[in-house]
Amino acid sequence: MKPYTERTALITGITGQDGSYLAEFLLEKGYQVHGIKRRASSFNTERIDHIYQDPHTENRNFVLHYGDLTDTSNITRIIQQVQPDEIYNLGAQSHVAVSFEEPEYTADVDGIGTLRILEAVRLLGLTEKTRIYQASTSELYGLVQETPQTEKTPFYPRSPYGVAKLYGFWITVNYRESYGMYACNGILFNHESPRRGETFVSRKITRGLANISQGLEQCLYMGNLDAKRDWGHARDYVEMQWLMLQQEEARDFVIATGQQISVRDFIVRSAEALGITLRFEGSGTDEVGMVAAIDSDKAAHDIAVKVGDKIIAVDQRYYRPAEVETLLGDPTEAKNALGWVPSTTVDEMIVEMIASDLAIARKNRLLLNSGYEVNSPKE
Ligand code: NDP
Ligand code: GDR
Repeated sequence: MKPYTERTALITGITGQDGSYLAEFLLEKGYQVHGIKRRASSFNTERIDHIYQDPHTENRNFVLHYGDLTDTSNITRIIQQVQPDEIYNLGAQSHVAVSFEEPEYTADVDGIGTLRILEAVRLLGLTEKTRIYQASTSELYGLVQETPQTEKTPFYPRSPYGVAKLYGFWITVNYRESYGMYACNGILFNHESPRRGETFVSRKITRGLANISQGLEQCLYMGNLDAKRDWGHARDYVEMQWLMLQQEEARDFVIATGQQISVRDFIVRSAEALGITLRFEGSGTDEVGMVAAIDSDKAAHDIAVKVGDKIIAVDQRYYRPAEVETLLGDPTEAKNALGWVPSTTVDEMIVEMIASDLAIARKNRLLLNSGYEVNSPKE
C-alpha cells in the first residue's frame, strides 16, 4: 500500500461530528483530505473551521467540495475528480427521531446515497483502487434478538433511519461480494463528544445542565429515560473507521465499548460532574429530576440552582413511535483483529462534554450580564 503522504481520502459528512475528527486524524497522518459539504443558507463548517485551508493556499491538503448524497451526478463527478484511495461515507440524515418525520428523505440519503457511492466507484473503474468505509450502526439491531450484539446477531431495525441503514449495510456487502470491491461496514454503537449535535441525547443533557447551572435555562425536557445505550468517544471510533480500511481483506466489525448505561444515569452522572446530586421521582411522563444536594467542593461558585429545584421533566413529545430500548455491543472481533482498545471511559467523556458546555454557558452568561443578546436555540 502507498505511504500515507501519497494517499487521498474523500469524506462525506465532513462537517459532522465524526467527519471532523476523522479529517483531523487523516491530516495528521499526512493524507490529502477532500470533503463534501452541503450548501446551506448560513455557514455549516463550525466543526472544521480550525483545519480549513483557504483555496488560495498553495499545495493545499484539505479541500472541500459542494455536494449532496441525493445527487448522483454530483457524487460521481467529485469521485472522478478526486480519484480517492479511501472513501469514508459518513454523510447521513443521522437523527433517528427525525427519520420518522422525514422517512423518504432519510431512505434516499442513508440508503440510496450509499448505493450512489458504490456505483460511482464501479462505473468509474476504481474498484481496484478505492476502498470504501460505510457508516453502519447499532440501530440495525433495533428490537434486539440477542445480548450482547455481535457481527452475527440478526438485525431488526425499528425506525426509517435503521431501515435505510440496513439497505446501506447490505448493498455494501453485495458490492464487495459481487465485484470484489474493498467495501466494509463499521457497525458502530453510540459515540459522543463535545462536538456531538445538540439534539442527540448526550449533548442535549450536557448542554442543558450546563445552561441550567448558569441560570440560562430552568428545566430540561426529556423523552424515554429508561433507554440504555453502549456509549463511547467519537475520537476513538474514527480511528477504527480508518483501521478497517487498512486490513488485508474487507470485513464488517462491531465497534462498541461493552459499557452500557441508561439515559437517566447519563443525566445523573452529568449533574455530578457539575457538583449537583439529582434525585428522580415519579414514573413515565410524570417523572421529574430534582436537585437533592450540591457538593460545595465540586460545584462551581457561580452555580444557579438550589436544593429542591425541579430541573428535569419528561415530555411525551420526545418519545419515538417505536423505541430501541437497549443496545450493548460485543467488540471482541475488533479487539482481536484491529487491536481495538477504547481510550476514554463514559465517565471521562461526560466530564469532557460538561467542561466544554460549561465554558460555552459561562461565556453566554458573561455576555448577558454585559447587556448583549444571546441566542441559544432549542428544539
Ligand atoms: P452527524 O449528524 O454529526 O453528521 C452527519 C453529516 O452528514 C453532516 O456532515 C451532514 O451535513 C451530512 N449530511 C446530511 N445529509 C446529507 C446529504 N443529503 N448529503 C451529504 N451530506 C449530508 O453524524 P455523526 O458524525 O455522528 O455520524 C456519522 C455517520 O455515522 C452517520 O452516517 C451516522 O448515521 C453514523 N453513525 C453515527 C453514530 C454515532 O453514535 N455518532 C453511531 C453509528 C453510526 P450538515 O453538517 O450540512 O448537516
Ligand atoms: P440514537 O441517539 O437514537 O441512539 O441514535 P439519541 O441520542 O438521539 O437517543 C438515544 C436514546 O435516548 C432517548 N432519549 C432521547 N433522545 C433524544 N435525542 N432527545 C431526548 O430528549 C431524549 N430523551 C430520551 C432516545 O429515545 C434513545 O433511546 C444515535 C445516532 O447517532 C444514530 O445516527 C446512530 O446510528 C445511533 O446513535 C447508533
